[in-house]
Amino acid sequence: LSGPGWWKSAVVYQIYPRSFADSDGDGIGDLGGIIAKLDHLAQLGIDVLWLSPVYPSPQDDNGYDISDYQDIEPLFGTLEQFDELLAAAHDRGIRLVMDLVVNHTSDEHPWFTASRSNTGDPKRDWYWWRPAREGFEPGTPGAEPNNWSSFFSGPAWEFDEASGEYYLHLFSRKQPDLNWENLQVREAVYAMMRWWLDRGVDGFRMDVINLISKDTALPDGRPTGDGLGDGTASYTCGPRIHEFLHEMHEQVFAGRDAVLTVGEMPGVTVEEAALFTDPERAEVDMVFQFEHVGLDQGATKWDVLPRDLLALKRSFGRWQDGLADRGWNSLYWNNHDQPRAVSRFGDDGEFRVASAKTLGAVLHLHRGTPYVYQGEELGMTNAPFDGPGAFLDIESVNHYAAATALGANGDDVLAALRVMSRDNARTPMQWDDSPHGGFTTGTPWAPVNPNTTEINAAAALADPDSVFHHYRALADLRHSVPAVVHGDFTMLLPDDPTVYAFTRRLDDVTLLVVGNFSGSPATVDIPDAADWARAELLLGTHPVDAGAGLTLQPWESRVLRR
Ligand code: TEU
Repeated sequence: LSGPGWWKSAVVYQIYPRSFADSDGDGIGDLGGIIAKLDHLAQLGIDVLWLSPVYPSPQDDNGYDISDYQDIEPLFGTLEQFDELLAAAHDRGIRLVMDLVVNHTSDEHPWFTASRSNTGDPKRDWYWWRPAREGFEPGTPGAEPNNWSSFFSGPAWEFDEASGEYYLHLFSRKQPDLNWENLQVREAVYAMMRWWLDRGVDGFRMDVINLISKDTALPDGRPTGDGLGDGTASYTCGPRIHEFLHEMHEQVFAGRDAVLTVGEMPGVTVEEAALFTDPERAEVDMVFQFEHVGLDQGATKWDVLPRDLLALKRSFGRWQDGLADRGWNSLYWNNHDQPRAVSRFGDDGEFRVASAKTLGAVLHLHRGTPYVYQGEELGMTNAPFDGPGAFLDIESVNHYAAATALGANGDDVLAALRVMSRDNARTPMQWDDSPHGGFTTGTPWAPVNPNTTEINAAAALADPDSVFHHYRALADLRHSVPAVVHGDFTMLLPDDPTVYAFTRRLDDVTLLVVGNFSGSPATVDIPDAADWARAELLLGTHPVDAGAGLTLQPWESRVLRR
């Protein structure tokens, strides 16, 4: 793949290094493990590898708290091994994209230790320092500069005894937010990005990049009933966000071809995304939006709602329409922050294989670049967590403590964690049916899902009807059928609560994609169903009886061409 917009024809695979493959037996995935498994990715037919952070980090948020942007965390390996991985990926025609986490650093980053050292330090203004709220004793409850809550429970401000001031952290207290108003911060970030591009990496996935511009007045947010407030209106796609991203584009990417930039943007709207991804504006190539992964969440992500296919189709349809003429969608069901796709959107019981294939086919045939999260290609499922102690992720641990401290019933909180916790995505990759799934020869940092006995890469490779081979066929379709990449998108049957159906048209070719999102047979009730029943089947999940019209078996999907 090459030339402008090469990434429109690409399939991206996300690796969460800690949980992918361990090569030195310490129970933690590492770069050596990734190198050893590159052929798995090559067989899958993916074009780009996105690595979650592998930089030095205290691991408070599993590497999303970075203490050195230009080295490799020893747990994962060395810079030399990184260069080896980069070369090995490139040898296979696979590009490598790094995770850029620059909304915040670790509190152990030298920039922050300098900033914190004293109020007169030249780096003091590299972060958000503020005195206690007027009329409050510094360090006492309620004295925080505003009422914002952190994404990881509790206030978004941490008191610093030495200076009597507070620093802002939208995430954990060990992830202080960088002050992007400060040109020195921006220039240091751009220099670091150029350093990685000069090293040969092929782009960046930009962590919460739409949160870097804050309303500098830092006003209180809407009270959320727990003594804190929702500050998102003051920092989601903030006042200078387009200016900063355009400046980054000019300072880092201009003049370099074949670089992929994808911005992770919690809370971004279609209208905003059309601006961010409009090539004329030179900001980012595409964004991760969060609408479809918010449909089964109420006031908070722990307020779990039933699955609603109509809402899902409305959401995807809106994003397809909104970015049809300019800009570009990224397409995903899951990542290291989301529960497993087949458990959340499919059926991880009786119809696990069929539903995993159908989720893949429906997603990958939309207009946009599809992202496969490690294990999704195997139909890996959410994991069993026997109690609150089984959760390791800071978001889950903090939520259980905060919710039960506020009086929530422990079993209710546990039930929500089992459905929504990020820990579901972070159980080790299942390579074979041995006790630790072939992930490590040591003791895994997190338990391997016991169903590795049936669900694993070795079994998948050997089974031509596996989810793996379906995902491989989807990559082949993207690489061989132009309508998959360039075709327009028309949603069909918007009011059908069971069947997902849409067309893609390019010149005189029309593709029809149909999927039965239920455990019962379903009929695709479109006018020319009989013609489509006899059309060329590009990819299906079941044997097709053309004479039976467009009647789909439970969780059956078809990609048809006329
Ligand atoms: O995630 C940002 C983000 O939006 C998530 O924290 C999301 O709000 C939450 O996980 C949903 O429950 C990015 C990274 O992907 C995540 O792993 C990091 O924890 C976070 O930023 C801070 O770097």
